[in-house]
Amino acid sequence: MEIKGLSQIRAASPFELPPLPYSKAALEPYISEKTLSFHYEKHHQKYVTTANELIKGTPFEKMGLEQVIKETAGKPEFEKLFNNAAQIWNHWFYWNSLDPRGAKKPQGELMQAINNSFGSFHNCMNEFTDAAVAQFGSGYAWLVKDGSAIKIIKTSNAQTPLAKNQTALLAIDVWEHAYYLDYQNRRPDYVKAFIENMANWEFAQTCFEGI
Ligand code: MN3
Repeated sequence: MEIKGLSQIRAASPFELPPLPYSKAALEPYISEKTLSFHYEKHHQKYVTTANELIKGTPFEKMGLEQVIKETAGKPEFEKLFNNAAQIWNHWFYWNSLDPRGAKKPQGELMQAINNSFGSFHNCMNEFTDAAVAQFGSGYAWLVKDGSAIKIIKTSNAQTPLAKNQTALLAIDVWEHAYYLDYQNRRPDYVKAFIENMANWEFAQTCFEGI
């Protein structure tokens, strides 16, 4: 499948806000147009604007986004740039992890790899739910490929599997800005809607094969 925004994510700086893969009302009733508008136009845009300000006149200006993230990860002196650059990438990845046509199921080799690592798709989704609900404060839960294994990880704030040499397959943003207008404090309901109604397994399959 074609991945929306990949060319913006792979382009040299200045960074651009990658396009949403669907309209801002496309995920209703699970994510409202209001939530998606704020999340994309305000939050995601702000990370792009701030990252571009921070790289101006630095050696990072010559690098693509993914390289900037890898070069700044774990370095306290570049923490602000890392946070903003990683959030550009994380949000692009999250938008693509959502499918307005509704969640289906993984197929073929990805399903086989999930079964090998978790015993069943059901176990995998239970572990994903636990990670997303348990992440304390802001962050994400991810399905990743790590070597030949499929794993569930949770990350704080802007942390990203991209900086850990893991291949991201699916992400849920559990910062409150992602769900508070629609679910208030009911994060488990948002996570349930993600798994049952929105998870984009076609995108996960494409990432599994390599992009
Ligand atoms: Mn967010």
